[in-house]
Amino acid sequence: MEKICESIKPLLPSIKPLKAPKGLTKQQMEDMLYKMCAIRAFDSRVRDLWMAGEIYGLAHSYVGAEAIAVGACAALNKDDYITSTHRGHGHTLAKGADVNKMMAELFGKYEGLNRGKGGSMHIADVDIGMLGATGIVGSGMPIALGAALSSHILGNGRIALCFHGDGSTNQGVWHESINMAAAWDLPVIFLIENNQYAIATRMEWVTKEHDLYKRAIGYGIEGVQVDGFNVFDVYNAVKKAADKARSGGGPTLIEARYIRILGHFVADDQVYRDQKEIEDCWTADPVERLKDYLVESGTFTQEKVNEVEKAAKDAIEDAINYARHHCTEPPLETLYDDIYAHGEVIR
Ligand SMILES: Cc1ncc(C[n+]2csc(CCOP(=O)(O)OP(=O)(O)O)c2C)c(N)n1
Ligand SMILES: [Mg+2]
Repeated sequence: MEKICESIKPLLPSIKPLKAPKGLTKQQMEDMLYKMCAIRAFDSRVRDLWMAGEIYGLAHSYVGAEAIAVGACAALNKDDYITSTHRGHGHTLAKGADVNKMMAELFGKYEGLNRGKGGSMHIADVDIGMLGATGIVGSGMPIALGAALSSHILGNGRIALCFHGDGSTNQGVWHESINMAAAWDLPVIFLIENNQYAIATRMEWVTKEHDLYKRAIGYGIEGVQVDGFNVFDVYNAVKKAADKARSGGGPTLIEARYIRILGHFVADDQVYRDQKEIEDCWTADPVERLKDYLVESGTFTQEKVNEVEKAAKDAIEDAINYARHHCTEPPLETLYDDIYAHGEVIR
């Protein structure tokens, strides 16, 4: 906390020191650390691979946002649903996707999670409740709403969480989805990843009320703002909202405040930004904050933290090796496969 630059604090009204929630086991904290380090390593390497032309399509980095996906997914059950965005690698890894299959998907290989046809922005893993990344800003909202409606009708106790950016909050479908979820008390959590930017547009240029969680009032539901650089703060808020949703209490709007540190997409050099602000943002690095807390609180030794980080980095290098050398290009005759959910090939 003390290390965070004063200059960025006005953008982070919710910032607070890390403190492990009561009841969270050491194993759970190790898992959180491992996943945050894995996401950091995954998206750092994806940038290199994209620049080198080994990864196709566009890629948006989740570096700096790791605490949000990991804190949120740790508070969900395995069979709960999530929907993602164009910036979805962190969500998919945090929900528990196989890292080798994910990397293979980004390489466009047949062994990938979606047989190499989805790539970064259309990755999905329905077996773990990850209903899909999407290139259309705001389009995860009605998908999460539909998943929550199905759970409600079936009474299966599953809830849905929709990750989305501040940019999507001015889309019509955002308002329609929250209104319907609220009116019908559906088991869904709407989690805004408010990083203050939509590409090069600052949130305050297009939105009068900067505390986006306050919009919840207009729908008659609860809204909370959390420190998006603080994995435990995100975890606590999502856990509470998940318990409420599961017990019939309806939706919650959570605004996780952070600041985008890297460019909008991997090759964005951010010429439109104050370079000092970018530098200052690194003082709130969520991975370093968690590592420091775990050592300073005596939860783990420095050696243990280093070991977990190394294991996560090694897993990403192994995944690159797998995708690069042990996977195949999709065969041409599979071009029309998997277009329809029932698997029929229509030519
Ligand atoms: C409906 C729609 N409008 C515009 C775009 C172009 N676009 C892609 S990402 C993006 C910004 C999204 O910002 P935000 O939702 O805050 O997410 P972030 O990139 O900050 O994580 C825009 C406008 C799009 N993909 N879809
Ligand atoms: Mg944004």
